[in-house]
Amino acid sequence: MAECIFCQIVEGAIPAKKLYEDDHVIAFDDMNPQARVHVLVIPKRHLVSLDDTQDSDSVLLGKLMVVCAKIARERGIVDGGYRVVANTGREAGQSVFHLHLHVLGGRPFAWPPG
Ligand code: DGP
Repeated sequence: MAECIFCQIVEGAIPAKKLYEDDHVIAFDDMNPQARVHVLVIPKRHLVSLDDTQDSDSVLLGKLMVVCAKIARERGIVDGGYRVVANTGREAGQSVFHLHLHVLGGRPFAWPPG
């Protein structure tokens, strides 16, 4: 989608610090980090949110999670613990409507989330 910020990052039209890329997935630093490590892992294909997925996306969704774990190991946040978040819909805090997983670590987190 031409007007989607994350599609533009996928295409290279908007710069981002890419940490991982394959044929279907990219990961890059969040521009507004909420923890020492805050990385976004996204599919290259435009999907609005988790609610836009179906059975045929199972492999892609698994790949996104595996990339989250890889990023966490590479960024050294496994020992302390980390959180993977998929804000889905406005009341959950989703502000960019292209599916993305947040990988957050490097500080303690509260539960339940705000
Ligand atoms: P969410 O609120 O769950 O939709 O998270 C969207 C995140 O995307 C938010 O933490 C800020 C980040 N973000 C928005 N625009 C850009 C951008 O142009 N570049 C980067 N690197 N991150 C962005």
